[in-house]
Amino acid sequence: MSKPVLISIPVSNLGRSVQMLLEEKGVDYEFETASPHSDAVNAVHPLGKVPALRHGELTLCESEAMARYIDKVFDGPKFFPEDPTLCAKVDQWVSLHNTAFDTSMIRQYVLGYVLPKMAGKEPNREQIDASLPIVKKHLAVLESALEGGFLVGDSLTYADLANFPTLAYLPDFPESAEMLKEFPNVVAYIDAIGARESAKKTQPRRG
Ligand SMILES: N[C@@H](CCC(=O)N[C@@H](CS)C(=O)NCC(=O)O)C(=O)O
Repeated sequence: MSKPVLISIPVSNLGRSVQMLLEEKGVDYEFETASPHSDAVNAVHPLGKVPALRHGELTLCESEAMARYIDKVFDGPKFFPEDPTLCAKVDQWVSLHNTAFDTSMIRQYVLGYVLPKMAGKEPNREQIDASLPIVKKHLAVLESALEGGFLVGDSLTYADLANFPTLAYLPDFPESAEMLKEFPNVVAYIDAIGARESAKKTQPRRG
């Protein structure tokens, strides 16, 4: 079977989750850089978003679908546990990330800085300010869940790989960097997962 090809951009938090999984499992893969709504992405993803995945005849969109497929098809440690209780908890944290934390932390807060900057404009203060209480509430949820160092059980799962790339952006922006001082478990988590080889290899360039 051919190598899987992950189509994304290095700054995509959702693409980084899937790429970290490939790294953690030791899969031989290719990374194809293609922006959202480019021809290469539109050919695979019906909404033109990244990440997208090609593996032989299979094309996939949605980061969690890719992660589940990769975890099943390739050898290496499992990141969706066999145990139904633990696996349900992984699903819970992936869903909380994809439906709430990603929205508040990335789409509303971080992109409130990044998208205007790319267009040579000032940060979108209204959007940033509106996101801050929600980001804080979401960090408080994670803070109490991270007493044990991982979101589920006592080892790395896809729950961590889904959430880490989003949290890793927060020290780089002023209000969230300040906010993190109240959330030591989250800071320790960002540092610990950030020290893994899979995080170092997928670290997007800053600036
Ligand atoms: N639910 C999708 C979300 C993908 C997504 O929103 N990707 C962002 C980049 S991180 C994107 O392509 N944004 C461009 C757009 O929404 O037009 C997934 O989990 O893969």
